[in-house]
Parts: sequence; C-alpha cells; structure tokens
Amino acid sequence: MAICYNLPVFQMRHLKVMQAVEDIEGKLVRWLDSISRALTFHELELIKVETIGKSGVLTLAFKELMHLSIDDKKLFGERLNRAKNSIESAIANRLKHIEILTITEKLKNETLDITLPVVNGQFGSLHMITQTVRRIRDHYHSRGFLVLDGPEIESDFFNFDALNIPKHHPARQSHDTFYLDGLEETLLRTHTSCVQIRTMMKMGLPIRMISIGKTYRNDQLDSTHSPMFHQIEGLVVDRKGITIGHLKNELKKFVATFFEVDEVDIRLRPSYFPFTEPGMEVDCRYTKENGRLRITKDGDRWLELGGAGMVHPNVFKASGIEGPAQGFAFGFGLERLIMLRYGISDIRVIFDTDVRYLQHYA
Ligand code: FA5
Repeated sequence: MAICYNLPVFQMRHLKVMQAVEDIEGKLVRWLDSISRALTFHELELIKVETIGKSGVLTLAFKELMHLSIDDKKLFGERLNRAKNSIESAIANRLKHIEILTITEKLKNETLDITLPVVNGQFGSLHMITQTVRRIRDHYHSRGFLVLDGPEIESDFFNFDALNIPKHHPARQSHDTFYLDGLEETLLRTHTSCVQIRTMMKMGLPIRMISIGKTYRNDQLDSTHSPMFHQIEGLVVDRKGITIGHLKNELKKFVATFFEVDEVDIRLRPSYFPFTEPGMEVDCRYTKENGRLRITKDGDRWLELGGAGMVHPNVFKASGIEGPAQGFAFGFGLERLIMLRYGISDIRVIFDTDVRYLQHYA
C-alpha cells in the first residue's frame, strides 16, 4: 500500500508501520524456508542479521512502535512478536541440525581406512610392558594358574592390615603411600599382595593364581624407581603339601621362560616380609659378557629379582581361611624384569614416549 503524504502525521506513522508489518509477514514464509534449508552457520547468520539483527527489518519495525497509539502498539506489536518468535525458534532448531550435520561430516572425514597400505613400511607395535605382561600371563596359564585382577584403589585393610602390617608397623614406612584426599583409609595400592587376600576371601582353597597390575609408591623418579610401576604377584595355597621346594621350582620355571634359557640357578636368601614366614629374597645366577647381562646357571654373580615366602598364618586368619592351610607367594617388579631382559639401564626409558625406543624394543 502506498503512503498518502497529505494525511496527518499519526496516520502516516500508522500506515508506515502497517506497511512494514505486512511486508514482514509477506516475507516470513520465504525467511522460514531459507532457514530450514540453510546448511552452514554463516547462511543462518545472514538471515538473522537481515531480520532480527541489530538493524534487521523486524528490529527497526519494533522501534517504530513507540510513535503509535496504545491500541496500534498492541496490534502491531503482537504481529511483529509472532513473526519474531517463529524466526527465532526456526533458527534455534536449524542451528541444532547444522551442529549435528557438522559433527557427522567431521566424523566421516576422520574415519580411518584400515585397508589403506602402510606408509613408509612403519607398523605400530606393542609396548614392552604389554608384550611382557602377555608373555608372563601365557607362561602361568600354561602352568595352570588363574590370572586375576584387583583394584588399584585399595583400602588400608587389604593393602596393609590383612597382610599382617598393622598401623604403626615399621614396614608401612618402606611403602611410601599415596592416600586419597578426603577418603579415609583409601589409598593407591603399594603392591599387588592385596590380591592375595581378595582371592582367598572370594575363592577359598585350593588357589593357584597370579595377578599383574599397576602399583604406586611416593618414590622419587630415578633410574630404578618410578612412582607408578607394575608388579606380578603369585599365590599357591592348599590344605597341605605346599613347600618351599615347590616355590623354588615355580620360580626356576618362570625365570627360564622369561629369559629364554634352558637352565637357571635360583637362590632364596632370608629376608623379611610381614605377610610371609619365612620370607625370602629371590636371586638368580648370571654373568656379564661384553657389558651385557646373561642369565646362566654357571654365572658368577647373583641378580636380585623380587620377594617371596610361605604365607604367614596371620594372613590366612585375616582372609577367613579356616582349618589347615599351606602355601607360598611371590612378588616381582615388572619394569625391573624388563630392564634385565632388554638390557635397559634406566627405568624412565620404559615410560618415555620416544617412538625410537618403542620401535627398537618392538
Ligand atoms: C613387595 O612389594 C612384596 N609385596 C613382594 C612379595 C610378594 C614378597 C609376596 C613376598 C611375597 P617389595 O617392596 O620389595 O616387595 O617390592 C617388590 C618389587 O617391586 C621390588 O623387588 C622391585 O622390583 C619393585 N619395585 C618396588 N618399588 C619400585 C619402584 N618405585 N619402581 C619400580 N619398581 C619397584
């Protein structure tokens, strides 16, 4: 409708706004259609700027309302608001849709085609820890051991008390423990011996199991210590007939498989672990050839591998084992074994992300 310029001012304003509102309502279908077909955030932004943006046609029309009578304000205000609401909700809906489209497209482009040929002949490889864990698991599986897991976040009870290490026992000092903030008596396990207790409580006798997993101690990182390391725990228990001889035999078999040698010589040296009686340190014979370590039964030196012993009666008691019980347990540090086998002199190499190491030891 054309505006007639000899009308009074208030009527002219009325007509101007009415024309603007009709214009907007006429274009609304086209805008909504463009919004519903927009494929990018940019396209949506352009429509928003044209309509409800700072200088958009609807915003300007709203500004004109203030010059109108109350009735006109109400009438045109309602019509403008209806148009504005439908534009806003259409934009919001389309925005969600475009977000999904964008993510889907991104995922499609990031898909890894595993059928593509390998570039430069560079294959991935298993980390030495994974390789070693698998080898040790295979060895014990073949000897009829169950492979069990335990939680890394433990209670004081399983990590210490049940293993005959009550509060204020000096042995707690040698395990510099990470306690969890705000959780009383909850800690990161300092050794895998807690799995002994959990297994005895759950399974009863007889038991023939190993457990391999992460352990944590507040030790300074240096060439032989890491605050996070892995341990292998072994436990064999029955009502009777399990002796130190069985322990020694099992250790010999493990060392021979692990170091891929036919014969090994093992020495059990008296030591103290509160959860064993007697407790012992496990050494094995080796020799050094051209600076490299070689495990051999004729070696002239002894290498320390870990701890072992016969399970202490207090441990059976804490685990709820009633009646006669006899058994042995052992515990080794996985990284120390890896260092010996691969000839690594610094434990940090194992945790380093240097691809050259990973490729070298693959
Ligand atoms: C123990 O942890 C006993 N639970 C082992 C055991 C099990 C004894 C069953 C008897 C019967 P020990 O604190 O010595 O013992 O630790 C065992 C091995 O973990 C050590 O011989 C060493 O190889 C490894 N180890 C200990 N602390 C660290 C560390 N910070 N970094 C890397 N390896 C470590």
